[in-house]
Amino acid sequence: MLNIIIFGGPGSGKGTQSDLLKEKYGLFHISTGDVLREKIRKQTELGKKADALISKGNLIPDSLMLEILENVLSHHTDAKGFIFDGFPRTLPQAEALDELLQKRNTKLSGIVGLEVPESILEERLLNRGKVSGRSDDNLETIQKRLEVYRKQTEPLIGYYKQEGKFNGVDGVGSIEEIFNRISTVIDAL
Ligand code: B4P
Repeated sequence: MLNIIIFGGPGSGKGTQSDLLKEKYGLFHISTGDVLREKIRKQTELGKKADALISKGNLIPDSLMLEILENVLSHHTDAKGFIFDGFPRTLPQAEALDELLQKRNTKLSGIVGLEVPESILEERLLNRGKVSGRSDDNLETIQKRLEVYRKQTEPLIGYYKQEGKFNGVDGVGSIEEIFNRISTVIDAL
């Protein structure tokens, strides 16, 4: 079973590359951002709570995020493997993911970390904001998201390096070039 994490800062291209990878490798794509945005669209209780946090650039609490992830996984027991996009974002989420996969008698195959300078991340998200209508794609929230990434998510690189599972990939270039770089990493796993 191939289980991959696509890791990187906000706007690093996780969603963009996951869409291509799920086709190539026949994996089930879990984007926690997409799951949350769907709940916001439906205005569920959880969606309203998530909306308030996301529009300010904050993360959703780990316990809530884990409940959501477990639910998604339990509906896809027949998947050939998973692409985790935007998850984990904190150390407790990373530890919980290890346990969840262990319970399913499987494990992470590898982490692909998209490396993109902050100035480019900011530029991409501001551009997306012109058309996305996303409440978190404005300058103030983007800067907060970058700060949250630096403090809460980036330390996971050390966690996965220690496990020998982290593979950094240059995330600057055309979408196709980056896709080819990622594919080379995955093919070698
Ligand atoms: P996400 O949906 O994960 O959003 P993201 O980090 O902005 O997106 P991504 O990196 O996928 O960028 P994309 O490919 O779209 O999270 C949103 C929010 O949800 C978080 O801030 C948080 O509040 C909450 N959340 C999600 N998961 C959570 C968790 N596990 N725990 C707690 N909270 C959680 O690319 C961005 C833009 O760049 C696009 O416009 C794209 O077209 C462009 N682009 C992509 N590749 C490019 C390239 N090579 N060159 C030029 N432009 C490119």
